[in-house]
Amino acid sequence: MLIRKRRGWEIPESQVTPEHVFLNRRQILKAAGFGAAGILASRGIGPARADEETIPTADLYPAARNDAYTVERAITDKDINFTYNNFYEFGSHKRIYRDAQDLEIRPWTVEIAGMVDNPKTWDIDDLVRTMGVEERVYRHRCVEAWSMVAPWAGFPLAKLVAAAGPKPDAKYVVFKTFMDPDTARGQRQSWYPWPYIEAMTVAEAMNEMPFLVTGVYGQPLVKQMGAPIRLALPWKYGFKSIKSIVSIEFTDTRPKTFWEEIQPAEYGFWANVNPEVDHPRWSQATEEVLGTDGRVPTQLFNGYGEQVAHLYKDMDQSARSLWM
Ligand SMILES: Nc1nc2c(c(=O)[nH]1)N[C@H]1C(S)=C(S)[C@@H](COP(=O)(O)O)O[C@H]1N2
Ligand SMILES: [Mo]
Repeated sequence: MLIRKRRGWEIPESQVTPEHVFLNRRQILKAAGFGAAGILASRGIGPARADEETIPTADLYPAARNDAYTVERAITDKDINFTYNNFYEFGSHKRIYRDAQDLEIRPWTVEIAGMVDNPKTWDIDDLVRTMGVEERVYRHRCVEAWSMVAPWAGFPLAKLVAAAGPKPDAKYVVFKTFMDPDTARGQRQSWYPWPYIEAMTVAEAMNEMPFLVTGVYGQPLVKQMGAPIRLALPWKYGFKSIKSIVSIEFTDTRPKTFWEEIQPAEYGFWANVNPEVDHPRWSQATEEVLGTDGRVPTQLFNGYGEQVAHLYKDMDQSARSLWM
């Protein structure tokens, strides 16, 4: 029998539906029969693990905290953030942390390409040392209506944009994740449009908030959270914060992003957090803060309106596409 290859829009509902809708973190932990700390200890995965590969810039962590970026919520327990992840390259569920350890993060390069005055392929450690690192505590709001708080270390994307020197006609910045189906088994699932791609406007990229993350919890970034370099865009839904970046390209054409390609009505290009605009399949009014009991109200732009709302002031605020 001929087995037809599935197209993105033919994905069975169970595969596009975030797992969280069916199972929350506590249920998963209970089902596993032991807590996150126990898993970490028994598998030897955790803080020490990132150091097994030689990381020439490990001396930069912990980085000095930039007090301009703190939050009123408690920082999420490290064991939770190390064991509850979305990283579809390693599987479409939350427990990818073991498999993600197979990713080789040295040597690693990040290519700056497209409509810029200074195209360049950076060695990751040259890049990090040149840009320098600071710590910023950001909220993170997943589109699945859970959230966490992480002490990221890294540098503002704006700094890299300045070094790249975008041409006047460049309008978008496109980020790409590695492609390696031998290591990342999720990438053998051919109905997904690999590699993972995300994008924003150049104007957004020059804002103070977008943060290129290379460390977390005072150490080099762990693989399951997107080592060696990922984005943190705290006013947008989490899927915009792309992990394990290998290229950053400037262009005049808006690309179709990974999730937009799969399900444009649910995961759009802008994806700014707005508690009043529900996801087609669930409410965005509240969120489960990982590591706490109960839900809290979600904030417009996830609480970062002061920093970013002006970017969208000339757009139609009633357009659903601004918030999806
Ligand atoms: N390359 C890549 N980046 C990704 C994802 C992914 O599947 N692949 N998932 C996104 C989603 S949906 C979220 S919520 C965050 C999760 O980051 P965390 O695991 O560090 O909490 O990563 C984002 N970046
Ligand atoms: Mo997410």
